[in-house]
Amino acid sequence: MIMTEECFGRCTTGNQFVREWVAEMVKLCHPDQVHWCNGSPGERNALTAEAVRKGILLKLNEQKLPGCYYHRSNPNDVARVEQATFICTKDQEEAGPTNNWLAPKEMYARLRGYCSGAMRGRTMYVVPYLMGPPSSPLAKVGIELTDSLYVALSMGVMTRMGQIAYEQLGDDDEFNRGLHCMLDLNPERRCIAHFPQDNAIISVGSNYGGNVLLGKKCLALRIGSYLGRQEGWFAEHMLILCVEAPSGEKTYVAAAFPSACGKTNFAMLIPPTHFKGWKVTTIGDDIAWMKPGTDGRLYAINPEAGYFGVVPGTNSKSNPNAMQLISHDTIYTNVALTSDLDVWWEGKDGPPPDECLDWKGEPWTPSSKNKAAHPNSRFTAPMTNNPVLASEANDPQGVPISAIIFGGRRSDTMPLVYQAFDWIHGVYLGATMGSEMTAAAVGGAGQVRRDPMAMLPFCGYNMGDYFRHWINLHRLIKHPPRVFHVNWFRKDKRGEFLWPGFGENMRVLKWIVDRCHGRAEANETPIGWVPSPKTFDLNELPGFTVEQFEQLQAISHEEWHREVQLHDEFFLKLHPHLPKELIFERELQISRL
Ligand code: GTP
Ligand code: SPV
Ligand code: MN
Repeated sequence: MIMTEECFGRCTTGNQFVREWVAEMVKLCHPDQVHWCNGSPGERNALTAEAVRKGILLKLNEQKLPGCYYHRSNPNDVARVEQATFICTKDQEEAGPTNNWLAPKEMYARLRGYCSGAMRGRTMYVVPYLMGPPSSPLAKVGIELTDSLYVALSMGVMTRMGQIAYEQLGDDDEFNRGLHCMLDLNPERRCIAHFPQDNAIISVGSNYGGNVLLGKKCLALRIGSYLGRQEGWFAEHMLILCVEAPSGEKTYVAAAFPSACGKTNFAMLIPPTHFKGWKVTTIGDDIAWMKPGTDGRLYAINPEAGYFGVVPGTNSKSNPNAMQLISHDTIYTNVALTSDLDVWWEGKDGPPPDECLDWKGEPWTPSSKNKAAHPNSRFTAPMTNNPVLASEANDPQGVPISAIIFGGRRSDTMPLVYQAFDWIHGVYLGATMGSEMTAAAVGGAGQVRRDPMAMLPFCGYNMGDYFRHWINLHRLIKHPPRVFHVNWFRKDKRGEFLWPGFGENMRVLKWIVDRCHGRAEANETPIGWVPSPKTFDLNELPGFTVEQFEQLQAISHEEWHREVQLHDEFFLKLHPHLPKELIFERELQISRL
């Protein structure tokens, strides 16, 4: 296959299924030009230069931020839109009560109408991409057709993009067909539609992150979870990290926290200084694909190759590794811009600039009422920028998971950490997870909602069947991971966080790792196993007392009675497909309270 820089833009695959489908979509969308991406560095440079010329990207200060670019999205288009996200299975019941649904025929008709001629005067980029390390049995190929240069460039960071995907695909017909048309960014016509039975996605009317980078939430989670149930694996909204002990022992942990609830931060944490010799490295920060291995352990890969992470709150104290990660070769979206072409956001190190342009491009000063950076402003950076990237991130076999952690953003009720009694209790903890909504999705920020396994917006089929899948796969996992629940966000009466979080979360992680290896004691409580203040490391945490730890770990009967009531409300909604085992778990929980 030719892959010279001169030929970029032209078709570089002989796969007939790809060529026929692209031809069909070109006929539908009528682009003026078709650019077939090959993923070469020369192509990236040329497309970046074109984006700068067209004003889609702005080159940032080369001295301060080498290789970095700035992008502003339309102010009406700054987060995922769950109301406009659809799972189009044949029957509505298959999509279940937690998903928006429309019959595939109807949705195809509507969207083909929207897309018809929608790329007139525009370029269609053909973006072939691989989700997962090359040659991994878990990897999947997708092709996204998009009329957004920003999307084409972002996909080049977030996925293994280009020729490598065609190589994995060979002559096969098995690839995800993704079509993205920006249209006029009218929220009325915004729609992210999934057709799991066809392994297809059509996204229109947006140009923002999870709505349009189709490999991420759409393929890796919604379509992925659907395929995972058929093929016997899990597609999860989880980070994957490696904890290395001073002895060299490595433990792999996966954790599901809802959007903007701490995955990226946890995946890159730097242990406090007195955890000498302990090290955390990152395999993934958002998505895990996990499959039982022949040795009876659960193996995980990160399907992505980059991070699309929350910017606000990132600083050299909360996440020094992330500060390094985004110090070069990064695209910033919806942060504030200073006059010397530097970027700023709420929570960055140092004082705010005296004046700058806010995320909308309007003049901003520290006395302005609005935030300078959008709360859901994001960075797009290749994982190779991460100073603590684990070498295992490229391992086609993945890593064996010892612990699964569930965690929500809860100002009350939920202790810092507890452990499930067994797998099915662990599934119950995940299934009943609650969390305050964040700016990652449009609407409802701050309200507590049930977000089972952090997958409410991402499960591509009936949530009850998804729980059944979690219960069923246990049979194939002879050495199941231990299951834990954490909450970094419990608050005191004055509304202050009780726990310092970030790097200090190592203390929780260490207890979890020790539990997995049978090294740490635990006390039994009505909700699960908890660390005793004796076994939990509170050393060198100045001003943090055992009383404060007890406050963090307190189990209030009043709060827990309210909590199980909320579980019941959620379960009622899922009732026809809810596994009986979970109803029993809830009864057991009530009887222990
Ligand atoms: P998505 O990319 O949306 O899936 O989010 P994520 O789960 O990767 O969230 P991320 O790590 O980017 O964190 C989001 C927000 O939570 C940021 O504003 C962080 O500063 C904040 N955060 C992360 N970890 C902690 C913590 O331990 N304590 C507190 N108080 N805040 C945290
Ligand atoms: C999330 O919302 O969970 C994200 C960001 O990871 S986005 O890709 O926009 O969905
Ligand atoms: Mn996410």
